[in-house]
Amino acid sequence: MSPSTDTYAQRASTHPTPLGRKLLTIMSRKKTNLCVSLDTPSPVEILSLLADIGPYICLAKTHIDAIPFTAFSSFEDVHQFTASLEALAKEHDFLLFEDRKFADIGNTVKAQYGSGIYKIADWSHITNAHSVPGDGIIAGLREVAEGVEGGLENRGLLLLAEMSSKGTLAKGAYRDTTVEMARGEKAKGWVMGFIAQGAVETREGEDWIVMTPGVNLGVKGDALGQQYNTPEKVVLGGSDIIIVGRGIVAAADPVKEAVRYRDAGWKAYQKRAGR
Ligand code: 6AU
Repeated sequence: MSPSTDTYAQRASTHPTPLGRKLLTIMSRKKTNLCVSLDTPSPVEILSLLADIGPYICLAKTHIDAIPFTAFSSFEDVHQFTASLEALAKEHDFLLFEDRKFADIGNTVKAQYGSGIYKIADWSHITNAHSVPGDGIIAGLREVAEGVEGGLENRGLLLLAEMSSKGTLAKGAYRDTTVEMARGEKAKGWVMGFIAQGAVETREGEDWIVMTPGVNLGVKGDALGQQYNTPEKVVLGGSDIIIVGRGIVAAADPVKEAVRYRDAGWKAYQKRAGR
């Protein structure tokens, strides 16, 4: 599985999903392949971080269900928060990715994605799902995405093909079967790529956007099984977007670190594309 040497700009004009084209266009225009993972409990801090880091990222990833309920005094506050995320995304030209990791039958994920307290489908451009239930999960989520404003022009799905954590089952044959699942009819124009550690099998006419978590320039892992690689290693291995959480949000100077990861990710991409 060899990494693509095409530029983001080339891929932006040919990518098989509308949201993939949008994302690759942003990456090429802003010269960044950095996704920041906003894993911090305070919504105020998330918004203020994004206001500062926005110019350096193509994507902002959230775990909205990890924000303590005490941070919101009403459902209206939740909606205010997601509206602020959308406003910042517009202002600084990046997309939103709610890292929900759906993992149930199609009928259940449909309700989880479209309703519930967070109404993820209303505001997040991208979300992700495990392949473990089979392809009904792709079809169920698609039904919801087709029903929101702009439909699949504005929504995209990633499947988790590989995970970064120690002992994961998501690797090897599991990864390959997940890629096969993304070739199904219900995935067309909807599944834009994968969460994976490097290049995945890509056939004629396919173009998967690979996003890679487990990226850190300072440490090799954490106490709970996370494993880190450098931006250079993952991008040269076929990753299109580096996902960085604590490396940026837990740093003393998050803006400085965002610039450092942006530069490292972009340099590695230029090397891969031979530019
Ligand atoms: O850089 P970190 O370790 O602070 O944060 C990594 C982020 C976390 C994880 O929930 C997420 O990336 N993640 C994922 C995703 C994005 O789906 C998959 C995975 O295999 N490993 C991983 O860390 O928000």
